[in-house]
Amino acid sequence: MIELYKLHWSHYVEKVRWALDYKRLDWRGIDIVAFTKREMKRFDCAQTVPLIHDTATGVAISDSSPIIRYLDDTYPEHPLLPADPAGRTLAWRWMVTLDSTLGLNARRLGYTQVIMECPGILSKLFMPQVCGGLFTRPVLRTLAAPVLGTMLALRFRFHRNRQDRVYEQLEEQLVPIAARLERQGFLVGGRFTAADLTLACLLRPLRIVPHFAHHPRLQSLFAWQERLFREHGRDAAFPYETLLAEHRQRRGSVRGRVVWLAPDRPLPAGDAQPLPLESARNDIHEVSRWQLLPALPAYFSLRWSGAIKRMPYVPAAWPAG
Ligand SMILES: N[C@@H](CCC(=O)N[C@@H](CS)C(=O)NCC(=O)O)C(=O)O
Repeated sequence: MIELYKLHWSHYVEKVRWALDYKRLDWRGIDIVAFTKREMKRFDCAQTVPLIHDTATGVAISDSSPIIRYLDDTYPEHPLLPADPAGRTLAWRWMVTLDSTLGLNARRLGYTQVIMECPGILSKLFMPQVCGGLFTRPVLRTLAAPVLGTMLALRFRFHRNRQDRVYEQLEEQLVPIAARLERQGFLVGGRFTAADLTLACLLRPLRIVPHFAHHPRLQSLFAWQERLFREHGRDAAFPYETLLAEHRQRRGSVRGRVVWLAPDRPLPAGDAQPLPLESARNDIHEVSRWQLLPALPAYFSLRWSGAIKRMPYVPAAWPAG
């Protein structure tokens, strides 16, 4: 039995959930409390989710790509990594590249989108068990939002999205990947591997970011993702996607137009290549409670910034490509 420590909406957690299902392993999920993570303190590995504890071998390991490699090595049936060394190295490089770039940038923009449009969603994600769900009720949800939003903004640097060129970096990375998948169907070789699984999962937060969800050069990529979700029986929508879609439906508009991106900017044309990385990087910054008050203006400027303009809500519709 594999125990999977998780935050259920995390795209890195979904990578491992999908891998466990694909490999038909017995597993059970354990939801952690994000603020304390006390459920996983007994394990001597990085305190991020996903973290697995294999009760058969006693191994505890965090970081989604090493977890998948461990599962493939320990339980070789239904392999997710190619058997040949060159394919294996390439798949690994794609996995850790996507973990270190797409996964982090998509998380930044996904949370930013929630904060800009409907920050009340944050307490539904982070605080459903705190005080019996008190902070998910209407008034307290509104009061909790700036605190949670500021904490997350400091932790993941949402207030620096523009300076750090997060939209541009993602576009430069994803347009060539979309073109490659249109030609080849898979990132590595001629079959589905953990590299494709990683890409499909880590793209997930961008489904709520209109700049990407409606990007003319990325429609084939979301259609590819949708096809994999259907073929592998993955959830069509995560709770934050559904909650935000309901909010948008009511409001009739979204924060979508990134004003500093010129419509005629050149888009990359080269082929997509992974970086020569051996392990994944992360971008979590420690935050102390003393930083929260001085950082509130950063939260409110994110929330009311004119740099991402409102536009009419049109639900994205990707045919399974
Ligand atoms: N590279 C890691 C990233 C994992 C990660 O950053 N997980 C986040 C959830 S999406 C986490 O554990 N956050 C805990 C925290 O911020 O303290 C992986 O692939 O598993």
